[in-house]
Amino acid sequence: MKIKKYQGETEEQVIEMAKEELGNDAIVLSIKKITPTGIFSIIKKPYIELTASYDENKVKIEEKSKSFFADIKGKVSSNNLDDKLKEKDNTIQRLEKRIVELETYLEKAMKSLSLEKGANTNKYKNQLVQFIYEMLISKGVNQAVCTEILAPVDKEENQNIDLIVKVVYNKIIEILEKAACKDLFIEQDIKNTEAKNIVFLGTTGVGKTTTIAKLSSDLIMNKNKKVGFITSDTYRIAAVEQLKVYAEILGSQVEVVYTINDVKEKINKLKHINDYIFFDTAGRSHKNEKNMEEIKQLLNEIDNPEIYLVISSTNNFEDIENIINTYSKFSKFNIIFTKIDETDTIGTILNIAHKTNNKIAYVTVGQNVPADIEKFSGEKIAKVLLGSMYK
Ligand SMILES: Nc1nc2c(ncn2[C@@H]2O[C@H](COP(=O)(O)OP(=O)(O)OP(=O)(O)O)[C@@H](O)[C@H]2O)c(=O)[nH]1
Ligand SMILES: [Mg+2]
Repeated sequence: MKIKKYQGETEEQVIEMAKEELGNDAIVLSIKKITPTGIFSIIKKPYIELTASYDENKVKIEEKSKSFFADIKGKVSSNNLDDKLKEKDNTIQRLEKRIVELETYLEKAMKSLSLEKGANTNKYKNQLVQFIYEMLISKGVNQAVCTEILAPVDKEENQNIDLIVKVVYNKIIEILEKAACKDLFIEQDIKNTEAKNIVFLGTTGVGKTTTIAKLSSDLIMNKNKKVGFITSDTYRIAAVEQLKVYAEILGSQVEVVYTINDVKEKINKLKHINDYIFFDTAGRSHKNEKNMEEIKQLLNEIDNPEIYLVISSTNNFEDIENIINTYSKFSKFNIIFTKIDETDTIGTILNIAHKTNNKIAYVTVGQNVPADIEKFSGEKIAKVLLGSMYK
């Protein structure tokens, strides 16, 4: 007995093929649908495979019918199908080879493109200027600000290195110092008859309360001033306690306002016995209009406040710009940038200094109370932007 397989498009077709070639005595062992897998599934359709066994002595096919089948073999015979499959296999191999060739070609093209791109993104011919440009960008300075800073050194190729660094440094200092706050109540050693009102605003968790503790500690411990606290942060659990802990350490009084009607009364309690009243407010989203309305109402109750908008320097430029724009709609304020120690993109401060009309008063550089706060210094920020550590 021998085994033979036939492949075709339908069951009828393969049975017919087997019958024609092997005669009626052949035994059909199986008929199954074969579905090609993997890459073959793309070019090969499912087909029917018939497996038959036959006695070769009994297979007697007349010449006539043989020639008839030879005639249609070209279309449906298994041999022909095999040939076609082989042909398709060859096609696949050719295609695969072509794909590999194309991949290699593409890889080369991409490499040369990125080399060209690299050459194109070199904004500056002078390598040092280009290096400074890339450093400023990596530290978050906006393109437009970089371009302005580097404009004076953009001209000639062979400038003296010292001169380039000096010009760039001075340009950065110029932008920063223009934004530096020079005349703060807190800094003036004037005896007032009534306490000066200092209000701290800002989004949630930026460091308002910690900054209040730092600044008031300095006034109380180093400048012999008296500071009272008023907090309107009754939203967050333990917010009042957080301020009370600091107040207790500093020997200060804390008043809590629960409604807007309390504010004047609480101020009156503190204003004659302190040099300053520090107002701690709840962290509020600048996107929430109701929150902003509440802050507006609070500010309306406070006489001649010096307002500080506390902003985390870890926020991105666009967010900070939005926060500043929102608060600018209803009040004037100075800025305190917190968490300088946590940011890799200190350039954001330069961007803000370049853009805003508000003044920057302080930066905070860590969690330690009272140590980690400093007056805003253009010099320090400029040095960091040019590669130094903040110190
Ligand atoms: N690394 C670092 N952390 C800081 C700095 N300033 C404040 N923090 C931390 O930031 C966290 C939040 O500080 P808070 O002072 O409670 O912030 P807040 O703005 O009063 O928060 P809410 O009242 O909840 O809106 C605390 O863990 C502080 O220690 C800073 O300069 N650097
Ligand atoms: Mg707070």
